[in-house]
Amino acid sequence: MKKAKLTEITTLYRFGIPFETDATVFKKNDLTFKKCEKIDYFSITEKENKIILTLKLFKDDKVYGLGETLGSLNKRGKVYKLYATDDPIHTPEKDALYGSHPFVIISNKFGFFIDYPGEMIFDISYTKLDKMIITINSNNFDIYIFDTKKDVEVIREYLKLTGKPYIPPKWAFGYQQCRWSYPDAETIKEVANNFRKRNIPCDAIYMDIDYMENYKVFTIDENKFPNFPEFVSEMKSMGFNLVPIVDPGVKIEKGYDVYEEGIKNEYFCKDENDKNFVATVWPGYTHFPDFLNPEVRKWWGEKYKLFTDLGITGFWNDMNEPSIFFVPKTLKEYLKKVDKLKEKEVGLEFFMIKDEAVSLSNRREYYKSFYHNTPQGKYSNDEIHNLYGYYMTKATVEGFEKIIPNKRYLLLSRSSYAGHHRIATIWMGDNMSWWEHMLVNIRMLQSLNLSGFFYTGADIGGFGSNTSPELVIRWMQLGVFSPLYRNHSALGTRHQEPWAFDEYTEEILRNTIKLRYALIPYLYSEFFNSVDSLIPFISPLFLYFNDEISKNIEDQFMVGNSIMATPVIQPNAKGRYVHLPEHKWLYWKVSNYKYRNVKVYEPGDYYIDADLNEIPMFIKENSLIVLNEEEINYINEKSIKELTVIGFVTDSGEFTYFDDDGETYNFKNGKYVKINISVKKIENGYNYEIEKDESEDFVSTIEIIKFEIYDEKGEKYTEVLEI
Ligand code: MIG
Repeated sequence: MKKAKLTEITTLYRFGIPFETDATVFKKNDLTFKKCEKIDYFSITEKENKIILTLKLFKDDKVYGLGETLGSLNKRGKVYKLYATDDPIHTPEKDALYGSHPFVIISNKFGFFIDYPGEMIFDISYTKLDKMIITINSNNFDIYIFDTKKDVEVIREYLKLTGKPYIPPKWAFGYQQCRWSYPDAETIKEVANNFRKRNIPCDAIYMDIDYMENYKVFTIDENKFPNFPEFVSEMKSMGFNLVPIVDPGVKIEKGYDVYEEGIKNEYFCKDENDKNFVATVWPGYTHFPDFLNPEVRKWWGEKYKLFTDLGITGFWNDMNEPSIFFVPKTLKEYLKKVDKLKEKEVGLEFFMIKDEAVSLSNRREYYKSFYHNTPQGKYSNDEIHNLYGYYMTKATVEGFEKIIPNKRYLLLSRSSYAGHHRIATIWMGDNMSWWEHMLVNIRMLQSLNLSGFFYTGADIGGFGSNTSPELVIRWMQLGVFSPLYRNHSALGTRHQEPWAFDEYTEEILRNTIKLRYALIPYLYSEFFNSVDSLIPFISPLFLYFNDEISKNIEDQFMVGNSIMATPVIQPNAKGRYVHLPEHKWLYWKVSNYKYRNVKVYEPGDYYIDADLNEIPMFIKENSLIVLNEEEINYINEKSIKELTVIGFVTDSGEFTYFDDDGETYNFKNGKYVKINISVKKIENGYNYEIEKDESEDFVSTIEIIKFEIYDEKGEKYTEVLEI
């Protein structure tokens, strides 16, 4: 093996000749490598073409990272398999999900990133309490060691290496409604009308697979969506963005243009016999585009024009692990077995065969049996399995660069690899309407943020199984602090739109969503600040506070620099326990953002009240948040004239408000406004300062800033300044 020193803190160790993934932003060819025998921290063993890296863990070591994985935030005590898998049942024993983010922080010691796109297994204090055992299914890979004890520095270094987090359009910070499916234009219109009629803000409605003609990608079913362009513009005029789903499998059907083009140009993945590989997904028999081939990406990316020409800028790329229901041969074999059962009376045989049907999906052997034609040569899917979702998304983004240059887009993908956060994002896949999955949501939100996915979220209310009014309420309250605020549910399950329950639930959900909209100036500004400073937007407490308890808190998190979210995630609860680290906190129990139900807390541990209609949140001592108190139906409905600054200031607090056009990259050329707001405690009150930094090309619409500052006793001071 060889090593190259990248920076003061980063060393790259290279084993064999790795497949060059797209994870990092620099050219590795320019590096000078030196031979080496050992790597820092790990011991190395080789077994049957696999490399095993072992790290000793001490009793108090905390291990964070691995992005989209189940288990706790501190990853000790479980085995994680990084091998993209479409598994819709996220129970605790599961080891693999959709993404692969092999970035790990050994808190207060060092961090590392293994750039390897095939199967990797992380056994972290599972087999042995004091060991992390990493099995890499190859002897060709890169490992980067970040040698700094500061966790924040480890993250920053990882993000410098893999790139700045992607920034969606501003409307993507609004509330979004999804369902598998709203099957036709009429249903979507009805949903849209309900939001406006009921005075519930909303920015986006999703289109799941039923909009397509027989699930054929890049088609629209004319019967369900007659005059699609007119429908899209009607939605737009009401302030709704439509977000269609895109699946990779191309239906095998003579005369279908996407299929014909793919066949003609050899754009599909091949099987062992160099024939187009056949897998079954929604449309029936399909071929998979070979996104590892740049020419295929070019072809695919421009197909989104069907939608972008109509002004659509939001998409979700699904099923791109890629998910495989079965391949024709295995189904045939299975059906033969079923047929045999007809011959005699069966008991046990039935039991075995019913489970076998499920096991027809996503078999490892399928991934070993098809191939990619990459610029680096031919690889089986299995060898570079974790890259398919990323490259499908790269195809989309490369298309956007041509067809909607300088337009920001909302792009969710289900599968992803390290570095994906730079070009788009992911949602967390198929969770369930279970209370337990709210905790999973919170942990993953933090863990994904550590890996650069600052804008992400889970299916709010739960995707599979039936939800309840209370669960939706508590989950929607958590969602106020989730960058992606999308309610989604599966076919056949109970509806979970805000009005799907009863009037009281609807009223609570209306106020909940309105709080989100009031917080948009804060969230949007802090999102940009996070991307600039490379500090997670949603952050575990351990990045901010050093006390021992904070390091183990998994169900509270920082949202930007000033807010700590402490969602209620238990049924029938009238509150929850919270840990308030280091300094004083201002508790705001929000039932309606117009009322400030606030109270000062000393640092410590408490049980705080939060009834079903109350959202608990804390403002950090000596910090400020900004609100837009004017009611809006959607983000770009009106420009903001008045900002409200709420602060908890015992000495001084500052905030940088940021705004831009919300839909282009012009902010990179200085077209934005920043308002630096600072509040300082003086004798008998406060000193307020505002400093505006705006470009001629983007002028702020804010005319008035209202201050509402609380002191250490919770006493309120107000001031209004014109700007
Ligand atoms: O196998 O398109 O994760 O969000 O609603 C199901 C239907 C396929 C899985 C996605 C989910 C979506 C669903 N899809």
